[in-house]
Amino acid sequence: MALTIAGFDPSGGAGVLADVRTFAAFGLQACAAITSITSQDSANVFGAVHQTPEMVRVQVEPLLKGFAIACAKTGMLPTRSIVLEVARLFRETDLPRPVVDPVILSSSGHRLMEEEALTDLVRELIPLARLVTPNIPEAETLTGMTITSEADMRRAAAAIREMGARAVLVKGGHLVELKAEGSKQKAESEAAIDVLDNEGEVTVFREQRISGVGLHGSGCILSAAIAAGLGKGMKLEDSVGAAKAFVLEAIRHA
Ligand code: PXL
Repeated sequence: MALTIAGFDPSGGAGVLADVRTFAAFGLQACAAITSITSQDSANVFGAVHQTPEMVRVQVEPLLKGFAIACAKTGMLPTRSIVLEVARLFRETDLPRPVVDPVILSSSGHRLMEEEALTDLVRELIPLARLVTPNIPEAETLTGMTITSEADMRRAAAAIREMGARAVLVKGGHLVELKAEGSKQKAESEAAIDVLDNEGEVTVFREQRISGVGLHGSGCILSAAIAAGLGKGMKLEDSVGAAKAFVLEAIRHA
């Protein structure tokens, strides 16, 4: 059984629906606890009603009693109190260390986590993570660094790992968009780079970049697919490779 603790996107593009679909595609039974009910379509977030930390806890507790949970991920954790409660759940139960997708903004720029919650995410949840999966803007927010190169991505991954996570995957999709603006760096704009720092061992994933719009929810799908690989007993590097291939297929079919 795979667990996601994340937000509800009624369009199904992101959040728990995307996670559950992804777990199922990897052959895992899925369960989910909802942190926020949002109103959105594929382009905009119109609003959200966040759950209470108690509501999140009571969704998870019966699952702990009823199922063997092989892997877990977290997505949208909108408030300080939910971040703290989720950290407590991972600290105080035998849930496996989660893949933490540090969702801060939606692709459309809507805030999905209150600013005050960031410190608690860094202090309480990241130290419990098997893997943290920031994109470039999220990695910049978490570290305070400016990231404009692969070397910067490696430094940011190491910095987030030093916050206590076992591993960090910095996703370079947003970096390449920046570089594509300068014609001198055109060659680089054709590759999308992701940097995985697994307990200090670095793997760089290079992929042909698919031009055009990104896929709403691709971050959710990627982190769920990595969690699924881990739940099936795959090595982290192999889980990330398989997850990237899965997301690429999803983008091609979008
Ligand atoms: O992709 C980030 C994300 C995560 N979780 C939920 C979302 C979104 C983006 O809109 O709605 C619930």
